[in-house]
Amino acid sequence: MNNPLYDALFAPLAQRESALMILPDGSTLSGRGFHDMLAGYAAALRAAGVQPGDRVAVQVAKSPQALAIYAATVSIGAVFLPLNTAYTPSEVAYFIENATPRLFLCDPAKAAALAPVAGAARLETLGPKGEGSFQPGTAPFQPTPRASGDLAAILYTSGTTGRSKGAMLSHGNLLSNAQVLAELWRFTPRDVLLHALPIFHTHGLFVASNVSLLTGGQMIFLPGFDAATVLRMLPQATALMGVPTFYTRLLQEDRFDRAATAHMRLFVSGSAPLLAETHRAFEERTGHRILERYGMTETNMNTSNPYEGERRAGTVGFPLPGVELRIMGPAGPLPTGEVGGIEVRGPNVFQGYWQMPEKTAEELRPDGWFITGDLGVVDGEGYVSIVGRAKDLVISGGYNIYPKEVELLLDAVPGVTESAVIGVPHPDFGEAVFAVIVGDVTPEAALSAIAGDLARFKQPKAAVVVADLPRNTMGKVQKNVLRETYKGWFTR
Ligand code: MLC
Ligand code: AMP
Repeated sequence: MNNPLYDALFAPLAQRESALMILPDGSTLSGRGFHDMLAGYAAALRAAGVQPGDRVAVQVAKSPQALAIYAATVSIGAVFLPLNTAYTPSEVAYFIENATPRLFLCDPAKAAALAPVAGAARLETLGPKGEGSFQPGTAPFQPTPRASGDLAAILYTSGTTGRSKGAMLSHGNLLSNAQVLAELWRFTPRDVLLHALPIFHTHGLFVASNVSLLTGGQMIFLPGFDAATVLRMLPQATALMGVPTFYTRLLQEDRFDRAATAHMRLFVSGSAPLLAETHRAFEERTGHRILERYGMTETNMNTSNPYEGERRAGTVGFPLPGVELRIMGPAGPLPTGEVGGIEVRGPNVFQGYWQMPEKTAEELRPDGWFITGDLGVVDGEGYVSIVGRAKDLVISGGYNIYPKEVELLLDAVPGVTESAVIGVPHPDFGEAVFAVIVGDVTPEAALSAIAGDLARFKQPKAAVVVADLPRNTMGKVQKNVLRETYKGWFTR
């Protein structure tokens, strides 16, 4: 094989005159048009000095051009490093410093704020319509040969204790997962995927885009999720992939009913737990059973409910073909029905954390088993359920927030003695970030003090000031007590 991802996902587009993307204004982009973009950006990346193995960091609005930069980067053997557009310059600074990209592409409107953190990276801009300093080149295109184990992307996951870790994903990791999902979920060239997820995380970039590209279908490529636009475009779609918030928001629209979804083939949910009650409400309203699957940045997808057969609410289905899954207890693998740590092994499992061998060794066993940090159980029929998290993590609207990162910032605010950040139920985001603060400060003042340093989605949606935090006999803060105390904050 020449370049695994290029050959499987992008090469066929060079000959394709039919639409690859349908855009919100109704215009389309053909397969060939997208391949031309890929070739042009590949030339521009090479002209900017990007060599095989170099990282290309990208923090830009979702657009066909942004996806073409991903395609061009992996096609020339470089490593794609997408960043959430919500990250502030102080958050971006860490990623640039850690990954030392050759090139950093950012939104033209943010270039001035980001220039001081670009370090040795060459800073170029790309706007939502392809405008900016980074323009396609004209040199003839040839993909750069890559082996299956060569890196294609680094995606950062937040760190429980210190800073974020860059999960290194190879061509083989990404391609094997796309192939398994495409087959399991029966994707064909006739599919039109409604793509409303961001393309800086696994779900939108790899699960949604790669599966659609691999199978030769079309994508309705929306800049983000907006219920009205999704409803407007839905008649053209056959499949939708989303986080649970997509589904709870759609259920709030009266027009979203059986008639509006009669033509749909598949609704997939993941990245956060889908409440069994949402699953049931969705079926009642539309007649469709949402297919829930489970994955993570380090592994892409691990399990999925069946396409045919029972899609069981509250479970994440079975391990994917080729993926092994076990439940670990303190003394070894546990039998059916017992709760323990979920571990997975297979061609989907990442290559380790970028330049963090100790962190890699903590989570990736020498025999290939990856310790996910999720707690689960497998029932007698083989269905996997996620029952909790060993890692202290909040998942809000499908985005992960590590409390430690927020606590460190809060603790540095003048007047704050200490803080505990937790996730509490939220009707829209599933969980919302909530801060319990000790100190001589108001909640408003503490929150506004950290606002400039933290992406909006990580900022606590509410905070309280208390006299002290509940602790166990070891002196450890009892977050379970706090979660119980404040669980009704957003839902009452
Ligand atoms: C936006 N906000 C959020 C938020 N998204 N706050 C908490 N959690 C979120 N997820 C903030 C906004 O900045 C805004 O702040 C306020 O909340 C309301 O915003 P909104 O306009 O209602 O949000 P919207 O832009 O509509 O975004 C919501 C969303 C989006 C759910 C559509 O968050 C989203 O697309 N999420 C998908 C995340 C995803 O792709 N996850 C996959 C990770 S991969 P204010 O105060 O300024 O108004 C992975 C592996 C796997 O996990 O298994 O897939
Ligand atoms: P990330 O680190 O952003 O890739 O998030 C991965 C985490 O999201 C997993 O470790 C799980 O905790 C969670 N997750 C993903 N899919 C599901 C799901 N279907 N149900 C519950 N949790 C999920």
